[in-house]
Amino acid sequence: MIKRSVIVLIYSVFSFSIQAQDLKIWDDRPASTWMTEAYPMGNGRIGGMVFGGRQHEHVQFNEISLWTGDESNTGAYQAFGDVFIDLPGADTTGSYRRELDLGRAVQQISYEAGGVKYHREYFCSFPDQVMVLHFTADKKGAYTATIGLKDAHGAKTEVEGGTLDITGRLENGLKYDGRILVRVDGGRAIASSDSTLSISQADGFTIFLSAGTDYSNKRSQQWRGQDPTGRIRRILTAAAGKGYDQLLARHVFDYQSLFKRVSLELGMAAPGGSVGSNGSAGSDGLSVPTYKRLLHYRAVPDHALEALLFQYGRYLLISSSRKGGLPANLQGLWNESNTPPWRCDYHSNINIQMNYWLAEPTNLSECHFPYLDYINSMREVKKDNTRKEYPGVRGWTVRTENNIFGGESYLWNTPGSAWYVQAIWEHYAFTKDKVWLGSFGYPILKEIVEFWDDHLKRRPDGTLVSPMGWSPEHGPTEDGVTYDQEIVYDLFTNYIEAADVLHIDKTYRDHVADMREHLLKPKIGQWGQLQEWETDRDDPKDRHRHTSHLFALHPGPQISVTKTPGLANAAKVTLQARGDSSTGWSMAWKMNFWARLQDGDHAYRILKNFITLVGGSGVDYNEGGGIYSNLLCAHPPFQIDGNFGYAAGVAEMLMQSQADEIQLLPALPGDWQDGHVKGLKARGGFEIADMQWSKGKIVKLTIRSSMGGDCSLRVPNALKGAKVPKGVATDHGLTYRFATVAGGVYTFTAAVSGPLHP
Ligand code: FUC
Repeated sequence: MIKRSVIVLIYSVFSFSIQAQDLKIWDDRPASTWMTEAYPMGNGRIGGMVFGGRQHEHVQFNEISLWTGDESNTGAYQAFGDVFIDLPGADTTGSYRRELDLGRAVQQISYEAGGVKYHREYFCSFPDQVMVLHFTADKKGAYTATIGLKDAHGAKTEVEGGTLDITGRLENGLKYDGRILVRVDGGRAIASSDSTLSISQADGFTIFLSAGTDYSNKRSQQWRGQDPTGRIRRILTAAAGKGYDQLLARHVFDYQSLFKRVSLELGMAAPGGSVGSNGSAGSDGLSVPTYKRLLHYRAVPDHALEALLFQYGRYLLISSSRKGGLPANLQGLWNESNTPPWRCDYHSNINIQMNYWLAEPTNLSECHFPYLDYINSMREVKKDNTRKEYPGVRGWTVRTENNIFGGESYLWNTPGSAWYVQAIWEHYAFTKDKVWLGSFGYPILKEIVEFWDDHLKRRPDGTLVSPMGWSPEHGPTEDGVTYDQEIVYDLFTNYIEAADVLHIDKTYRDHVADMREHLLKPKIGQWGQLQEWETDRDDPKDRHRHTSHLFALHPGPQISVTKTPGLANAAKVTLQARGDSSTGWSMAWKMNFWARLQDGDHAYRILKNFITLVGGSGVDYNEGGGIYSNLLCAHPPFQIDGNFGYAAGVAEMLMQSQADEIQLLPALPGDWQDGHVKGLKARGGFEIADMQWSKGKIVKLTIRSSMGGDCSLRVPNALKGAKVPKGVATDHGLTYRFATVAGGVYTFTAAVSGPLHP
């Protein structure tokens, strides 16, 4: 006993220091390629990819509303521009390090040249709406530099005092303006004839960048709002007036108010191993660049890297999805091309949904709003489009490819809108914000229900089927496709609960309950699989990346190990046949599926496949998923849904709450027998404020209840805690049920007196 607690103590001191340091992604070389090596930063509106060259710095940047297209053409998300900084003379032989610190959302580049230590700090501030690039050195007069700004659509760069400006209009009339303002320490920026700014023998300098468009998410204003020019000028003047230190402090404070809510340490001791047996997760791991850790990962377990990748998902969401902005697209908001893969759009048949799976459970509820607001802003145009395709229906749905003006292309994805509004229900389920549900969420849920009320086909025996659906992205177009049926089931369920919670529309609610009763339900086929189609024709050799008919297992709650074990087993047979390797997002989804099947070792096997360093370019629809050395997910090519889906998957392995109870450590792999997580959120307004486990058993647990109400827990081992009744043993762990009050905090420790009688 004593020995164990000493080990736990050493271990927690040790692991705390890992946690404190290991929030950094770093490299000992500048980036040479945008997609695989540059590091991203962003504030939900402006984003930058940093190369970090010594002699030639390059920051490619974006603004999330710079889109071609309109209501009838899908167009594509566009690149905005580039900042180039030439620093002639900096030799390239001295020491060099560039890093992205997830703990502060700051990038740093340090190098030595000619006996001078140079240092850069970059960040993208949400509170001040500005990107800041700050250059210092330990010797006065060390900087001679030329700064350029290039427009991705060919507009001429205008020079005005210490500023450079690019402005223009896209073919759809959207106006854009990007501007940098330079402040020099110990010198002045001089305009050159080639539209650049020159700095000579300065002590240091700071570049402030802001960019915007006249996009508005309001159809009633033809999707246009305020002219960007005045706004970005005001932003830059205000930012420069605040000065670097204040901007940095405000940025870090704002970022950490979200990021620091969750901390995670994983599996420090391997099963049967001792402290430090995790190889490169210890100090070794931190002394080698991230790409080398990736290369070593196959041979040396690196649980700290697995946790780092989880936190990276959270970093990327905070950086690409902030209140008041547009949702994260296929690449978050980072895009260097005017013809990006799949338009860098909002894909409705898995991708945009996956981007937001982590938002609520990883305690970033505020970052969910861009998606929720996007759904709302699309309603009217989607209603018009939908009525053209499906005359006479109420409500609306979507095609597969979608832009920011309601324009859409590729095939109709009939259950797409029902899948969108699952996010509305989830936001309510996690926050219990009834006022928001009533005023914002419910009317949208209801109109999508009305679409299906009008669109479903009733067979002579009363069964309701979705007519002529398609299981993304393969197989026939026919009635009763499982993907459609399950999503409609989920929609009806959420609607019924919403009407109950709000005590409204009783008659319609009962009608929807009756429709749900008559929906064609998931079926088990001849080889024990969950059928993708009503006809039992699934091919056991089918390895398709989409496993859409498992929606009911994840992200839907209709199938679960505890409530529908037969269907859960069929889902398992299907997943086994589909195999593990696939595209990036598909692997991330499979992690979530296996977590829901409570098979932690299988989820972990896929997690390990996900952490495969891949390079190169091109599109692969079947295999080749993994991550690049900047840890961005490779579909390939880069697609951010995998990063977000990975983070959601890790959360699902540690905690689930979709089956009317909070399940703790439901899918813990053998390799994560020890760990510590703080701040995950569960449905019902509960926070897993602190959970520590050792040898696969919970040793310490604190749950915070924000809204009160009963809390049901399912845990792997007996716990004891004040005012908590005895646990009930079941096939899947022990269950506890206790009443909570709003603001209440409930703590538990492992019960020592036997497994069943705490
Ligand atoms: C879906 C997927 C593809 C890709 C694209 C953006 O169509 O089938 O794999 O992720 O979206």
